[in-house]
Amino acid sequence: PFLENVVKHEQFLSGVYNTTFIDSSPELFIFPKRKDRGTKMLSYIGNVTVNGFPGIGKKKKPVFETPPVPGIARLEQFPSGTKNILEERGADGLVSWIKEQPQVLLTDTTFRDAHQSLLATRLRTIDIKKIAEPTAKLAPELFSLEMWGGATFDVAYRFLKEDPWDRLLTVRKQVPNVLLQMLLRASNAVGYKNYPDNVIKEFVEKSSNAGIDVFRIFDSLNWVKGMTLAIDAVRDSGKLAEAAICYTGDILDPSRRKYDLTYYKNLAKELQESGAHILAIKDMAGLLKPQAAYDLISALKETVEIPIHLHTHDTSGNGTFMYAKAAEAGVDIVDVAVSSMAGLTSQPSASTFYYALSGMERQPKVNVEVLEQLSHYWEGVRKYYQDFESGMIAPHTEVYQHEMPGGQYSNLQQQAKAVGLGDRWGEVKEMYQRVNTLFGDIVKVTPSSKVVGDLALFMVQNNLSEDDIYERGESLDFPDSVVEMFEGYLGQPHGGFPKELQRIILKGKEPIEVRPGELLKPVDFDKSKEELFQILNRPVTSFEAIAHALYPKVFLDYAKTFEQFGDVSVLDTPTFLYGMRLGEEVEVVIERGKTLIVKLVSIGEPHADGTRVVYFELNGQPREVVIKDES
Ligand code: 3PY
Ligand code: ZN
Repeated sequence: PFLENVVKHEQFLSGVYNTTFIDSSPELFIFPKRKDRGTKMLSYIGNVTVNGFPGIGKKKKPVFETPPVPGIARLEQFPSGTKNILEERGADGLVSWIKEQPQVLLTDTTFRDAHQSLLATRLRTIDIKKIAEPTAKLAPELFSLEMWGGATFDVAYRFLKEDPWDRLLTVRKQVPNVLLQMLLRASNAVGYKNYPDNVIKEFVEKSSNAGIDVFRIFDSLNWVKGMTLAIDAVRDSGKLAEAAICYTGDILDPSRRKYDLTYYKNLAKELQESGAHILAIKDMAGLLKPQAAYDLISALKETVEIPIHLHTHDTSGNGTFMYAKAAEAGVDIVDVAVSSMAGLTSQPSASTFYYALSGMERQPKVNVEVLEQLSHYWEGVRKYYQDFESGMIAPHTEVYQHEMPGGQYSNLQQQAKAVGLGDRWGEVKEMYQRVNTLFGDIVKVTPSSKVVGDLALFMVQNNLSEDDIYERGESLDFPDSVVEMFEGYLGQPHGGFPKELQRIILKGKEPIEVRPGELLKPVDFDKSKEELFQILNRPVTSFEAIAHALYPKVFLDYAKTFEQFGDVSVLDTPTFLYGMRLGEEVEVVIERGKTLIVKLVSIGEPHADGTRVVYFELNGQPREVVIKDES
């Protein structure tokens, strides 16, 4: 049907077409209705009901209350916000505006880091979609909504079987007035390794076109050389380049001099000179203590002119106090989350911070009642994802020892479970700290933190100590990520790699010291679109070609699942994660104005070949699907 659409399209008939013709003509993708959408959906539901969801397993679907969405008058206009300022005054105008604000500005991370850090990144677009417009209309004073990037990109394809670009386009439509922010891992884009330069440029350009306004760019080893290409690409797109320094160590500890105040001041200057509009301090593990924040922000305020945006995780429980000290020292913007999605490994709570600054000049200007309403919604949504909670229920000051990023905690725990180390989590955490020491105390943030986590899992699984690594390292098959980092493919750490360890891990291979992007062959996107056309039997968009360049296997698996089950992003989250109860009826809006009513009638006994027939009613008509019982 696509080719039929193409040859009938007036632009095609007039001879004006090229590859952008496909991207810019969404009507080409409107096909005559496929008859089997209903069956595909039933296959998905039947499969989850019989076999369970990865990471949850087979579990009876709990009964959930519908999360309350705060009321907004549908036709009411969007109040003007920071996005309007960017549009009217450009990036530099927005920077001047930030500097004029007496109060601390807030970025709300609920749509991204909060769930990455609490719920293993599993939050689905459907649950964001319901609250995006109310958030934009009720909380237009927010500086930005962090809603994309980090781990959300690959998790969307990998586990949620949905398209992250759709999430961005959807939220952009519903939030026309507030800046949308993403986390970009510099040369690692939204992946775990360095990509060719043209992939980074293409990714930034397309993300910017799709709606991102503020790109927080960091390098996992604080290697500025690895960041400048991304900073330039963002500047070229007319959007805001927020360059981040990842905070590690403890500037208050005289015995840890590797990352001292001078280290941070020098980095800040370098990033300002590299073209950053905003400087971010990315305290990804929540190691920045209150007095350290005061000292650091005061020193940086004297060092650079650009605004400072502070990010932390509240793992230790000191987040709000730390922000208050940073506010005293003049920080411009801080990252917070709606309270029911805040605290612990997530960001400090927006409303807690608001109240903490009562009576102070720099108290944020937000409607705290609105924050409470939004929090009620998220309280309900969070319950859907209870099986992905880390189990941390109280402040965890151990983080000052293991230094694990908040965004990694629940994810590494899932990884540990997946390799059978679920009950040795305590050992994994301790080993994480030991691996950091083994590596010479490095910055730990994605992907360097994943390398530390991978080796920690490897060592616990194989009962290895540091001595074993040095003594038997030549015969050990180290995880690929460890080898690649020591080869220099994530860039260079401050102070270099420990030489002897590097020699053992590389087993004779020569490490590189140049920027990895200089050595990587550019991706030929036209060619890869051709190849994808052959594999998928349909044309792909530029968005999909980028996804494939970043994650070839993950993307193709997603495309295969899409072929098999259709668009499962339209299912409500309880049904998506748990399937259905016998006798239950759910409504699925598959497109505007088209709703399927699905009832699960019964599940047949297993046949000799391991299949079961699952009996449904679809819009009142009996339907059955055959499901392979994996148990
Ligand atoms: C990410 O890169 O996903 C992070 O959140 C790092 O803190
Ligand atoms: Zn974070």
